[in-house]
Amino acid sequence: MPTMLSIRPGDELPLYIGGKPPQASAGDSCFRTFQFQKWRSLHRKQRTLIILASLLVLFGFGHTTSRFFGTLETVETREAAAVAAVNEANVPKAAPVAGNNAANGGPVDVDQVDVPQVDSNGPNHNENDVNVQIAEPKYPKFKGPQNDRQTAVVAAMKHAWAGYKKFAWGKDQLQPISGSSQEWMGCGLTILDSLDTLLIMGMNEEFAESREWVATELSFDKDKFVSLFETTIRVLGGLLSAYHLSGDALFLQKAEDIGSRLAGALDSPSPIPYSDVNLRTRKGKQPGWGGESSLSEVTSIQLEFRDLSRATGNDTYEKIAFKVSEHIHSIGCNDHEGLCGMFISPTDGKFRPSTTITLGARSDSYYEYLLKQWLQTGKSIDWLRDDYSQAVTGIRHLLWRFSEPNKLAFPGELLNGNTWSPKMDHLVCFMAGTLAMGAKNGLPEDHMDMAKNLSHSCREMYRTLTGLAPEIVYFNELPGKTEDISIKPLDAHCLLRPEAFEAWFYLYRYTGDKKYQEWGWEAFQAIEQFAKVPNGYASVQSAKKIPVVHRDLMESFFPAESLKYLYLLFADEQTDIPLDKWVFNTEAHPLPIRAN
Ligand code: DMJ
Repeated sequence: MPTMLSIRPGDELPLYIGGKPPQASAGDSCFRTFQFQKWRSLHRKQRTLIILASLLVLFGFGHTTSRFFGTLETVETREAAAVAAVNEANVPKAAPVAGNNAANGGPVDVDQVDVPQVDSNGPNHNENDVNVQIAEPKYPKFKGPQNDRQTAVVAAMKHAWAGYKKFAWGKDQLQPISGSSQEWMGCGLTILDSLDTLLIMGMNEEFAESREWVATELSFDKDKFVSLFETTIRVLGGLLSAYHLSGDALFLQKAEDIGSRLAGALDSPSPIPYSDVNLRTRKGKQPGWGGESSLSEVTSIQLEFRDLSRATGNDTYEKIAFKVSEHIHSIGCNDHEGLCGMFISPTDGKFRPSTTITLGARSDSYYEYLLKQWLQTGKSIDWLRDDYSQAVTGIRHLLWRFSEPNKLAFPGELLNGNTWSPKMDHLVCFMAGTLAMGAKNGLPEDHMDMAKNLSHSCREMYRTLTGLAPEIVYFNELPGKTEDISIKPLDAHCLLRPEAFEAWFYLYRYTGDKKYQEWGWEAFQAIEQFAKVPNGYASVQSAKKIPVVHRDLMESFFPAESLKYLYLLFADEQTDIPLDKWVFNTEAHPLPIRAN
């Protein structure tokens, strides 16, 4: 049954201990008259004594009562408290304002960072047991670029930023060829998506300007339908990371504002959310073409909604988002050994029969969030790990093949659930990083072999005339041909996506094999050579053709995610964002791991 769901920032679950809230009754006024007569009959000294005692009791219990009713405070009041707490912790060397990293007594090693741990019992705890703790993030101090390659990535970020600032400031994405901007969600997407990248790269001035824009210009009160998934991973995820890395409660306040609006998409007739939601009315709907929601979209909001709950103390966000995962777990994807179809209905919560089984578009991050939710919750919800593990077994049985002549490993697709296709999206490269992460966290060691092999295949996708990778490739399985990979003309575009860099980052961090840094460096040089334009970086029409033709768009994930993973990959010391303390969302925004 649909639930009437309307969450506003600061909303909390009702707090009534012992059942119903106190209510006025018809007999109240008689009772009060009787009490007044009794009071009048007391001696004056007796009355003075009672008044004094009452005053003492009031002051004595003041502290207790304010703690008790603290659960009803809003993020605004929590913000004040968090700011005070941060001020107290950092004075005189830090203040909760933007750009503090460089200004406040120099860098601090990231391993000194205390990830805010908010004690919570997870999604199953008693509804009245509202978490009242205020997260007190510490300030990690990022050192800025430490070698020539990192310096080159920061220069790229500055170039991208300069173009965005000049032509698109406050708009969603830069159109670097025409020198204009593109609107999508209407909320300064590139700024919000890039906040944590600016911090990690030590770009404190740019972060300070962005923080000022968030404080003075950002408004989510727009009569506009947006994608639940895209807005969650990029905007909510970006704001939450900015909050955790900076300690600035402004970002948590904005995160709760957008989170409470996005939550409207989950008010559907089934546990599956609508794909779109109106930011002002908070009403969800399916897009114009109707149809079902995508698997990856509905199952890749949980890291962010859980983190929002843990940071604000309002567990509603976590609960409503986790219901989606629980629902899919309960109906299962047993026809394909844990691999699910790509469309599911928000009306009846059922999968559309016979859709394509893939690790690419519309399905990808379902698998990623199974593993990452298990890690985020301190490895405490075992069915998440088990569903992930079952899916990897399914991948190996049903999708995993080797190309000819060079035996490149790749997961293909099952069209309509049964017809084999050796097609692989660039998006699928994320899976190499996820497989490596699983292996490092107790899943079978052969997952690491799969990760290494797939990351190598992704590297082979970059062996084009430009050194950039296309959007989609087909692997050859026939003996006698010379090329393992072919690219169809309509699949040859390159949006400067992050997934291969993401995979190489994880593999370098886990194995220390420098070849992953070399692969990243070569790809970065190709970006510099063929995607850099006077006003920023532009997607490329075909990775196979020189001279390149540019598309007039710099996707927000290029500065936010692609450059972030390259920067982290090139670090000499792999200490920034330790992977036992942080989990990256699917847009590369780090969120703290909780002890559930
Ligand atoms: C990003 O928005 C995210 O990485 C998402 O998971 C997939 N698509 C883009 C990047 O390719």
